[in-house]
Amino acid sequence: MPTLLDTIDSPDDLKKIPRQDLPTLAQEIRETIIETVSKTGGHLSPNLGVVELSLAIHYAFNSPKDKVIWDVGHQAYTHKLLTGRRKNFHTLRQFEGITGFPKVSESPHDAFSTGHSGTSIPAAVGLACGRDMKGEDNKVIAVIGDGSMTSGISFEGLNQAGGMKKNLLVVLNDNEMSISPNVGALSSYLNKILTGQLFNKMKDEVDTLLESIPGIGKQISQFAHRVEEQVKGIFVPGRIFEDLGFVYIGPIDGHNLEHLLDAFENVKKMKGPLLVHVVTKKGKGYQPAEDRSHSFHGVSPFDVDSGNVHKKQSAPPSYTSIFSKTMVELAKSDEKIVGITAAMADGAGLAEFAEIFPDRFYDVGIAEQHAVTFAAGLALEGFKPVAAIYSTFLQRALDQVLLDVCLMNLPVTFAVDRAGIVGEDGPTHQGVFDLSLFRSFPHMVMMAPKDENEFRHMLKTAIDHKGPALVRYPRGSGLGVELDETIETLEIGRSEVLKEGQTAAIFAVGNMVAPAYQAAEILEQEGFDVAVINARFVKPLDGDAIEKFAEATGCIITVEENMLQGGFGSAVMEFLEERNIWNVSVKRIGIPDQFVEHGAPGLLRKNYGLDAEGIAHTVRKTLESKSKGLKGHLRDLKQAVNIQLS
Ligand SMILES: Cc1ncc(C[n+]2csc(CCOP(=O)(O)OP(=O)(O)O)c2C)c(N)n1
Repeated sequence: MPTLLDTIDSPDDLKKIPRQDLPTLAQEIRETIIETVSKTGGHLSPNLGVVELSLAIHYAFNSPKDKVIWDVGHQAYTHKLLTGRRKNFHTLRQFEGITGFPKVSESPHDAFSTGHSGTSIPAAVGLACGRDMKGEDNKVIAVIGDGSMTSGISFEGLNQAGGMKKNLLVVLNDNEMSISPNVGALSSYLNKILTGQLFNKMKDEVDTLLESIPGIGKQISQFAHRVEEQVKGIFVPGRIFEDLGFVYIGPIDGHNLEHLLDAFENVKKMKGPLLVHVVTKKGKGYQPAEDRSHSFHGVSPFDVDSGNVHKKQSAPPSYTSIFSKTMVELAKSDEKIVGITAAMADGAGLAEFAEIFPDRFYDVGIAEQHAVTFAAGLALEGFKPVAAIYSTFLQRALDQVLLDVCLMNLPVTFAVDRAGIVGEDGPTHQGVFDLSLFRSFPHMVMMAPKDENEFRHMLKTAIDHKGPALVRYPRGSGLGVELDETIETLEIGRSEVLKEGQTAAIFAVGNMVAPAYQAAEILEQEGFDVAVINARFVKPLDGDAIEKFAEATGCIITVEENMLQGGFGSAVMEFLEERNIWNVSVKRIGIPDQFVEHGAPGLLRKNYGLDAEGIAHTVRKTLESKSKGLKGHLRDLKQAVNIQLS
């Protein structure tokens, strides 16, 4: 027998389902999401928390005419199931399957492509202003979590919308969690609304005020107590939003469909900036995810019955875990080291540091720009801040890195995790821009380790460096190499020759060193004698090594898991031009001028020629075209000589 979900290919189909059957549909959706994510991996607990909320939004509003923007977009699975992607839902996050985030090119119901926190309100304000300029009358709805609400641009959006009195709806999905428990003053404020403390506090304050009025104050206060319910109406719980120009409605139980639908039906008739505060539970309806919502925030394939993640066959430790361990080791002997995260203590490997050194750890919320300038302040006070931020999220803080850190040449370390191809989360999360973005910043030192052992030395090198330094390292496991007992500083700007060779020289960066080495081995079988150099530093470059191998081989190949434009290969070409070294062929391997879509990292690397076979192939082709070029030159020379002689 078909389920209710089987009958839904659009929000219009959803509206045919009687209101009383919606809880059954919610249950079916939960089961589908759990079943699918257990196979594909994905964002489970954020999605289970918003099943009823998504149903109510699509029941009450009219997508795609009404525009719904999902902040971050990691909670849009129900939305996808209701908007024509049910049949392909099993391909979630797989290469060429449906994406894990809203994407305008995937569906007209995805009003905005998201992936990073805090964009929903600014985008909604833009859509609302555009609508008004065109004289249209659709609704614009931004759905944002309490974690993402802490990001600066959310407030920039509220500020504009409230000031302009724009017609738009913000749905604040409050589960008191970011990935880890939410932090900061806004979070405490929301928590006080939920526990009623805010009402009590405001009531006490007003009581004191009234009682202080000479003569009649006491009587007014007693009267107010008798009509407490009315008084409650005066003490608006979402005062902070009201003061910013929004009408606040809530808090509403986000799992009670009747309440949600009533609220949205009412809100539809209202004008101006509105904020509906909805309270949900992350992981709702699946006990392991309710109990450990942070572990199920983004989860690998798992067993549905036990909730246990499928173990990979004994993989070496991840770069993140090596970072975590090394930070603790280094911080034990250097009390100036401070750890900073922007709401990613677990993901970025600072949870253990936070436990051992609570006084030297700061979680600033989803606020990368603030994190960087905050680090600059700490550095000016003589500390050695280490900001552990994923490559993709550090993009947010370009100006802060440039002007608040590099300009003052401050000793801030950027531990740039998830650099390179990240995989299934797709273009919003691939960390393939950092080398290009930060390479042009004066004073910045940039490095990438070939393995986890070198990573430890690089982290110390960065922390001990007297100016800004960035270490970028990939998602996932290291190579399983032995770790040196003592952690040393490396000579800045010095590369490492791993294999000598006469035919060509491959300069590889970070995680591309291992496949470059394998490529050289493949080529050796075919009679090519190829050198392999671990670049170690992208800035400053090891100019001596580049010059030496350019002269010795006449053929340099660069490999990086980064955009080709402005990356390491570009740096090498600039260097050759600066030194007037012309007699060398250069081929760059990296990501061409396009966004890297979602898919398994191994597959994506293969597609971009960033595996051993791909690198070997490019080296062969480069040598072939070089020798064709040389033959051409020889032929031209011969002809010129013949002409001279005749
Ligand atoms: C700029 C940016 N920094 C960090 C992240 C990583 N991140 C993804 S979801 C998330 C927590 C979001 O919390 P909230 O908005 O409350 O949504 P919930 O997961 O609780 O539903 C974080 C920090 C991000 N997506 N964007």
